[in-house]
Amino acid sequence: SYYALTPDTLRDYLAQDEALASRLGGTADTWHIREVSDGNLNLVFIVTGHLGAVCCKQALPHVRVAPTWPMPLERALFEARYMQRIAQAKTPHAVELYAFDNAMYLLVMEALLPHQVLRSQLIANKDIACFSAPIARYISHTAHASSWHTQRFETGSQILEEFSGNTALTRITVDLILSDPFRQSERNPTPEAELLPVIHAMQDDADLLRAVTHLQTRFLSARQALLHGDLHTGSIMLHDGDIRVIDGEFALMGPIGFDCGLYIANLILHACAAPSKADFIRNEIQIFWDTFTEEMQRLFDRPQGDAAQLLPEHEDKAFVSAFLQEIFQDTVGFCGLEIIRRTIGFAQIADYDLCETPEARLAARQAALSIGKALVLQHQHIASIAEILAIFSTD
Ligand code: SR1
Ligand code: MG
Repeated sequence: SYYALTPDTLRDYLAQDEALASRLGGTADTWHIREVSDGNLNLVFIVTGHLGAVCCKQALPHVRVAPTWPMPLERALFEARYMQRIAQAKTPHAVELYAFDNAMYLLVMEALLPHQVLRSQLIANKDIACFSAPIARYISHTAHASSWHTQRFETGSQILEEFSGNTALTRITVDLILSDPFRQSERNPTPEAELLPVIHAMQDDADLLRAVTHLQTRFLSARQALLHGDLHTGSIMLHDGDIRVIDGEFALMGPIGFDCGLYIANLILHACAAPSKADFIRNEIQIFWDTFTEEMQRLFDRPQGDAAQLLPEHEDKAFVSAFLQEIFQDTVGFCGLEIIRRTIGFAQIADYDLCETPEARLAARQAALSIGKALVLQHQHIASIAEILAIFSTD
């Protein structure tokens, strides 16, 4: 009974659902419905009534921005499951799910009004700051709520099972982030001619390919906690200090550093495209990592799951430090991979449109590739966030 919604058919759909209709208030003909689809994959509508508003997100049977690329509708189920799991973590940065229709592959959730996407706000140079501490808390709290170190292994196994079927979107990540930039692929857009030697050199660099292979293995086998799985600046909305994480359809059990790395990467990419904002971005990255470290130390101070519970209390701090070190190395590596794929792969970022001339855009991409490559190559050796900030020097 699936059909792709339009504003008109969505109006009828919502009118037939008593709970949703009463949330909106008034009669269906008074509701204001606008399509706000912005991401690569789905249809999104905002519906506003006299009493309230909802956001309706529906999966399409293909990639929205590439209609010849088929995509299973079942992916919507994993975003619904993610939202339900994250609700248990009681983070103020989640979005409330009101309803999920498994036949229409439709999620109806809290409408974030008048929030705007972080990437758009950065591009518009809005006066925002310190948005990175809440993101660090979001990652640490959701990791804590799903880690093997905080609960009986049966809970972790249950989460693994809930998300192990999210293979279509995991395939996108494996292809677009972890493979395509390092091989010939029809999905890679044609780059500027000047970038071709750099790209070919990367694709022939045995050390780099070894490092990428290590990160692929970490992504697929280090099932540390439930990840958002696509935590870039387009997956975050904010208004007046209220920061929310959206779009958890890529959720899976994986290395915690994957979420951290994607987030930091998109900040670095923004600074590559807007070099005058490099200090501001460095400060956000520092705040992010300091907050993340503090929260992880606080939350994981006494491991209580089946993993690590045998340790004597005086070893707790050493245990958390080793855990954080592992997360940090993954963070560095995945950060590098995200920077590279957003620069030469499918799904590039609007931040590069800030470059006013082709020369500036080329310079921004060259800077990004050089940072991304250094981070991937060195991800097991870089020891501190200060070293990342030093590598990421666009001056
Ligand atoms: C085909 S989907 C391309 C990208 O968009 C999503 O937001 C993810 O980042 C994915 O890699
Ligand atoms: Mg998305």
